[in-house]
Amino acid sequence: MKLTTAQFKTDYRKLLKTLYAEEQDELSTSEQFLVLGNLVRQYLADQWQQTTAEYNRTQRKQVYYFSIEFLPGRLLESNLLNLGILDTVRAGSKELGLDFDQLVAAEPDPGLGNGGLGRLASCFMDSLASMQIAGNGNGIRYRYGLFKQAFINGYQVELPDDWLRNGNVWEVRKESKACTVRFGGNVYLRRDEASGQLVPVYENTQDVLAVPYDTAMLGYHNHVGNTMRLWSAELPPQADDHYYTQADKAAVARITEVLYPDDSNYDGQLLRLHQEYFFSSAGVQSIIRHYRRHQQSLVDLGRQIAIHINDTHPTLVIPELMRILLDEEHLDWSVAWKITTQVMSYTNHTILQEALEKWPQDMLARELPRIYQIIAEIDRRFRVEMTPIYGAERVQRSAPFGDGQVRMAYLAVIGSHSTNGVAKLHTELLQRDVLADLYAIYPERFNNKTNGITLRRWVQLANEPLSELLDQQIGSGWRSASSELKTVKAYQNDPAFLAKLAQVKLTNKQRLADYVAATLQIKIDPIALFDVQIKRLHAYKRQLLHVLGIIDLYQRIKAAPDEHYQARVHIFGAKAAPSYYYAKEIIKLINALADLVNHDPAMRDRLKIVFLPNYSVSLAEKIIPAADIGEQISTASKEASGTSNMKLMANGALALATLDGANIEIRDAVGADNLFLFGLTVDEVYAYYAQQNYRAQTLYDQSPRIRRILDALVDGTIPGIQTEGRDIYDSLLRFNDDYFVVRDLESYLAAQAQIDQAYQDQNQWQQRALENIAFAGRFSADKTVNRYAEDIWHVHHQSRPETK
Ligand code: NBG
Repeated sequence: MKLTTAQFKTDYRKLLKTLYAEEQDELSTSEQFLVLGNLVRQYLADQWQQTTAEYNRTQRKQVYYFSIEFLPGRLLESNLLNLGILDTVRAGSKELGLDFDQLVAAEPDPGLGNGGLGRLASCFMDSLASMQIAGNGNGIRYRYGLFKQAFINGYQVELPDDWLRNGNVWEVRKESKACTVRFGGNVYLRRDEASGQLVPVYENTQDVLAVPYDTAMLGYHNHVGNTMRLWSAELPPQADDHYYTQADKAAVARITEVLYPDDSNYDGQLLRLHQEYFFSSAGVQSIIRHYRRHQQSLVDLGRQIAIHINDTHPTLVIPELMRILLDEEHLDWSVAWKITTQVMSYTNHTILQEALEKWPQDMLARELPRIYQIIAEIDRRFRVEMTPIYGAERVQRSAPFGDGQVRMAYLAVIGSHSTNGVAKLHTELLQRDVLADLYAIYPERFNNKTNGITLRRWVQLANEPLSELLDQQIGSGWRSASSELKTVKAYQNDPAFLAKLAQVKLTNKQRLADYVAATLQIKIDPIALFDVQIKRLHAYKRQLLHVLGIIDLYQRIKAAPDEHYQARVHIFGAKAAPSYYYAKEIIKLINALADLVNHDPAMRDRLKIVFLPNYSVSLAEKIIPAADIGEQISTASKEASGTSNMKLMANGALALATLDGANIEIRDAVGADNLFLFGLTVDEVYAYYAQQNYRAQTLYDQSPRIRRILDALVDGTIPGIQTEGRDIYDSLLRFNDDYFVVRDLESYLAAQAQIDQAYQDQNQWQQRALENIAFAGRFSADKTVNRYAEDIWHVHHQSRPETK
């Protein structure tokens, strides 16, 4: 859009008066943010309204991305960037005497997701709009986001994230578009006398009103405003014959009160099931209602809409759509089923068994009786159709019902036309292992869609120094067509350019160092190597391996303090699920080790540990541009894809990585010389499983170095971890190290030694960083969503240079 600074200043002053009727300096920073946010809302209104109108007018096929998590990050800057008025507003704010950066920081960062899954959903929202795809988000408006993490005495404590306290400038409540979602009660089918059709009769249900809140998702410089719709649970309007109590109100509000703070550990609770059905049902109802307003026949539904199931949490959209088509639209089962499978597609995001959702059949039957009946019929028909072809055993292994449970991933595959994994290796493992039986039955449904990230947020906004350098060197075309990043390779042997690249990194490291000094009172030197691991705390991600590596370095410096060591700062960001005891013990270990190391004068600033609390999208934006090394060290096979690996790469960090998830594709893109690989391969891990011949204790007995490192957990070297140190030590030796930490330790240490060595040659290091940046376009979410659009959703999109 077009905007001058003068116009902006006038608009701002006027809105300030309308909203607060006060002088500017009477307002707090957060109030100033609200004025600016509301103004930007006004600026984007045209674009948003016109897109919606255009979609209604042209009846383009719509994609609905159902996800129980979204992590949009702060929207002020990204909306300004996408509108093309970031510089103008920044300059105008300065002239108004506002501290723009402070206003940006005053915006709450919505924690409506746990980690990669939710952030991926938001990167996709950004890319859908930027690629001019008619894509809508559908999720839950949690009253409280993921907990705020603080450390007390080194332990994680979880504080409520009251992100809506000052309201949310970006959302619009649309009460007129509310839907009713039914839970519990009894249901039976009765023949309607007039029409002769079977209709379900519900008794004693608990009805919940789902109220949508819409947020605009803007495209980059293209006048598109898509919608993310988040549902909030409320009591239905008071009926004459029924009064609600305060307790009723609280019970209903609970459904959308908190995000489940579990990353990939599945926690089978009733509330979670209610959440899942709540947003699935509300979403599908509103889609069909909207569709019905514009279309006569439902037979074309599959050509007009696509519903995407992001991990299994929204799988109940399948029986819910069937319910509407059967009970309300009175279609035959086979017609309804054909439409449903045409409409639905599913992405799997994990192979961890404990994260594959299963609901007890009796629980589902009680809580959602009609939905249960429909799933039972899906199960029955699947068995009838497949048993003659595939045999009873395979069908028993892969049907929706099994062991008294509803297996949601299986239901998702059976009720959709496409199932994808999120990296090549992950898709292979789905086919070979986790979903092998269903792959045998429906091979044509399986495909891979490697994850991607939006470079708009992760480079343009997060790393302005780098963005400006790229503009100077290769022009600004990369901002809309990420494949142009490749052209920067031409400067690989240009020492002046490499020096500038090094300077950019140093600037970012200084900025992070200032932040660390201000928030944690820890002094770190930007000249040191910044080694970063940021992700959920989980045993399979192996923060422990990283910690053991630090213990090794600490011990080496202690033993030979006068040797030369590459100065290092190890930076962590990680939340643990509140009930994940082991993960919380690792947090305590890291903090205790940080305490020891950071205060030991013998380290002489050659080793520092910084564990930044409350890892979030906005914190990631500060850390990633400052990283020299990004650790992606999961046990091979366990990390479905990873996306911080892509963000770090795009910011010129080199990966220290196992051959897992998308790391493999990053290696293929940049070449093995431009990252540091170590550790077991998937085949080696699977061979250990098959032969059951892994013994961590043997490795401990054989290697003095491993012994010295592990002993530090229990011999008092690290004060304050009596219980934690022992538990962790036991998990490795007594319980035989589920994630092969000990097995990969020496290989990890060797890779770290290579890194120290490589870092000495700064010219070559920058060449490698450059290579990473140059190939980051391959992991642009714009490309990823284009592949979804073409192969899975079959929707039209505006072809931009990006797609080529
Ligand atoms: C996560 C995987 C990551 C992956 C993201 C996004 C879940 C269930 N899965 O490896 O662990 O990058 O999904 O696909 O959160």
